Amino acid sequence: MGTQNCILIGAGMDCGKRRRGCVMGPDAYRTAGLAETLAELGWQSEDRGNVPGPVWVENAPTGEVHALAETIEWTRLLTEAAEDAMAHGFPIFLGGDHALSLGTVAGVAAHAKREGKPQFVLWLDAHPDINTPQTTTSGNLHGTPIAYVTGQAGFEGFPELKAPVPPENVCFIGLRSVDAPERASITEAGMTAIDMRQIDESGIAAPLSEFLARVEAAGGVLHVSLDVDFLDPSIAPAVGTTVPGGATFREAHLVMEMLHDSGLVTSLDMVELNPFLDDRGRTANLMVDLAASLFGRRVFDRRTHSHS
Ligand code: 4U7
Ligand code: MN
Ligand code: MN
Ligand code: MN
Repeated sequence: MGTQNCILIGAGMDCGKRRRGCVMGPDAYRTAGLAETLAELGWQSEDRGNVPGPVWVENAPTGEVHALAETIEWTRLLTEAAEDAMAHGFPIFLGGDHALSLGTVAGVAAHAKREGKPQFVLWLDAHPDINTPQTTTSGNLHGTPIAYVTGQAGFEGFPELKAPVPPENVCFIGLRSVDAPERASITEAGMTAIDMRQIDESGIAAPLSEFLARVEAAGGVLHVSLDVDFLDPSIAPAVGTTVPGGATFREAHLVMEMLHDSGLVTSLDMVELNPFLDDRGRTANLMVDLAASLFGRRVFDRRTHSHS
């Protein structure tokens, strides 16, 4: 994390699913004091405001792909915003639902390609979001970004990818809700998928260390996409797609602390926060605290760690 300069980009995308509210996410993070928290940790931030994507779309009938044209437009805008921001600092994309990653990951990967560095993606989520517009049964495109950014077919009409992310460069952590076609494509592509059972058995640190070692060995850069539903709903209720049995408070902070120590992370999505469903701001505050761990908040310094 070289530059110590963060670029906050509001992406209040709300059309990646039917239930409304993620449009308020960027302002909830601002209200929870994200910029002030980063400043305490020695990071300057430049708030670029909110990307002016399409704001409201009438719900499509259940099962039909929802808001395709709007999602394509958001993807175009966010790819550009992400690619530009990478040239100026460490972008934090304030969601907005997870469909925003169609654009943010495409944009950061395009930048990495220009720099000649392999792009890696860490997907912290209950879901792998690897449906395509053909395989989705919900029609909700927030369940599709990994398929798009890894170059799978079925995204006609979307911007052509400048730099598809190799599937083997993606690591999922926290999985506990995977659709059948998603399981098939993860297995077929040989992607690293750490489900909750593996976390129960081995702890969360071991598989994360292994992945970070791989990023480092490749001389890669790492994009982190943090979906609120990675967290257990008991600590993070403000999300439309809660799944029981998620990451605990300490598991989530440990991931962020290890990511900080690795020095490999160059961009971050904070997605799926629906402030309309929150309980006196606790989920927004937790997400900001997790970002603080990623940007260096700690109890004590570590003298020895594996990825310094
Ligand atoms: B999120 C789902 F069917 N797989 O495609 C789908 F279970 O960004 C859920 O991770 C997608 O919250 C969840 O609609 C998308 C469903
Ligand atoms: Mn510029
Ligand atoms: Mn997601
Ligand atoms: Mn999810």
